[in-house]
Amino acid sequence: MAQDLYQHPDYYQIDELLSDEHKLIRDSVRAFVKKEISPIIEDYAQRSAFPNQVIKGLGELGCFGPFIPQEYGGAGLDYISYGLMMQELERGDSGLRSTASVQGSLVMYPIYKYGNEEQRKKYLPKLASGEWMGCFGLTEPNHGSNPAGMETKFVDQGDHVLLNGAKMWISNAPFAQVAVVWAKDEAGDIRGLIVERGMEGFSTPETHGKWSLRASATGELVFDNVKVPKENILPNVKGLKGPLGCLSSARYGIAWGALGCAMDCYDTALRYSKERIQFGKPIGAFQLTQKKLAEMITEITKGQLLVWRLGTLRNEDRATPAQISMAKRNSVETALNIAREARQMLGGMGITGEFPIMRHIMNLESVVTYEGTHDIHLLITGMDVTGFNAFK
Ligand code: TGC
Ligand code: FAD
Repeated sequence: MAQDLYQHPDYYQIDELLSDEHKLIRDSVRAFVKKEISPIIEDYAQRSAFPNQVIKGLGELGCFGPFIPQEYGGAGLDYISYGLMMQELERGDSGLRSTASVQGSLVMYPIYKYGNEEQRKKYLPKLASGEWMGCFGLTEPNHGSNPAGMETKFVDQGDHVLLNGAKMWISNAPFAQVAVVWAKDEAGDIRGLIVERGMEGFSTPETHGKWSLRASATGELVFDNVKVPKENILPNVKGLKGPLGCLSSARYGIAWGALGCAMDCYDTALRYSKERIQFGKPIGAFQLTQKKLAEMITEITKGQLLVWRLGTLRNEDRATPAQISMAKRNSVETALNIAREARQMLGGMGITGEFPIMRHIMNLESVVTYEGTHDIHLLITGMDVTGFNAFK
């Protein structure tokens, strides 16, 4: 990729809504992305490889579970800080944000929220530092949008349970040491289990051939009579609200993250439009180009205000799952539209790895699907405003 010249768009002085600590955190992650991610990410994406070497730095910056209290190794930060971190990481690459949001929201969050003290102490500090990486198994071959129908199940065997089933499309699965897995007990209740690499009968085959999120590792989780000790069951939650609560945290992060992609594409297209000369003048001087850029910055600004407000509500524990769905859906749609327009503005150069736009577009095709598809989030909003449930 060409040199990272990113300049953050802030058309409405939204920086004034942030504390000095927020800005410091944001600027540290931004500097890390410029120094450690931008120079290598295109190569890793082209080779479809995960850059393992960035894990330590992400842990040191507090990007893994920043909202987890310090006594468990987290950074003890608020949700605006978490959002800003995800924004900056996804500005670099959605796959990196994925890795961080799975680790923080989908692995550390359930252990903190639904686990007991022993589980918190055993797992959280190692996950916060990146010494251990985790993954989250909810989706199955026959149950994606409708996880309530999951078939993975376990039976009681005295001091342990026997787990059988399979999960697919699992981010970080190929290298994760621990998996938070959602499965049904004999009564048909959904429970969370912590499954560790090395348990007999547990395997994590990698998913190959993705055109999207190529710098993020994806795989399956296969459970063939896996003996899971009973102390690995998360004691404090039962039912689908367990995994859906984790998704609320992760979707919140994506709402900020996808805007990072949008900002990177806008910034790239703006710079290019000032430099690229056609018909004797910069393409930015043409009205059609200006229309595109004006609409991009308008949508980015609306999105920034929306996620900032959502963050303040989440800090007060008042953000509803439906509000989070709206923000996730809006940010990803904004990012996809901007990325597609920006790519066209770069002409032929837009399809190359010299610029980040094509990689962002391809990544966003996963982001618009995972953590609830675009239409599922629309139906959640529809249900919230009408009171009618279109899923049942
Ligand atoms: P429903 O009956 O509506 O709800 C069951 C229970 O859950 C509660 N609930 C929530 N709680 C917390 N947060 C949320 N977002 C919640 N949504 C619902 C609800 O109140 C109820 O509680 P209770 O006490 O009454 O039991 O459930 P449903 O079966 O009708 O499903 C509703 C639907 C379709 C919205 C839900 O299944 C859904 O969101 N489906 C989408 C599935 C999904 O998002 N999968 C994501 C997999 S993980 C992933 O993609 C990670 S990508 C990671 C990366 O790389 O970044
Ligand atoms: P389906 O549910 O089969 O949906 C297919 C289509 O039908 C979609 O367009 C959907 O919107 C539509 N549809 C479904 N139901 C309805 C309805 N009621 N009304 C209208 N339309 C509907 N999962 C995990 O558990 N952990 C992970 O770490 C993880 N990481 C992922 C990483 C990647 C790269 C990808 C691509 C996926 C990942 N997922 C993960 C899975 C992801 O959450 C699912 O792909 C997603 O929830 C959709 O499920 P599905 O693919 O089975 O699609």
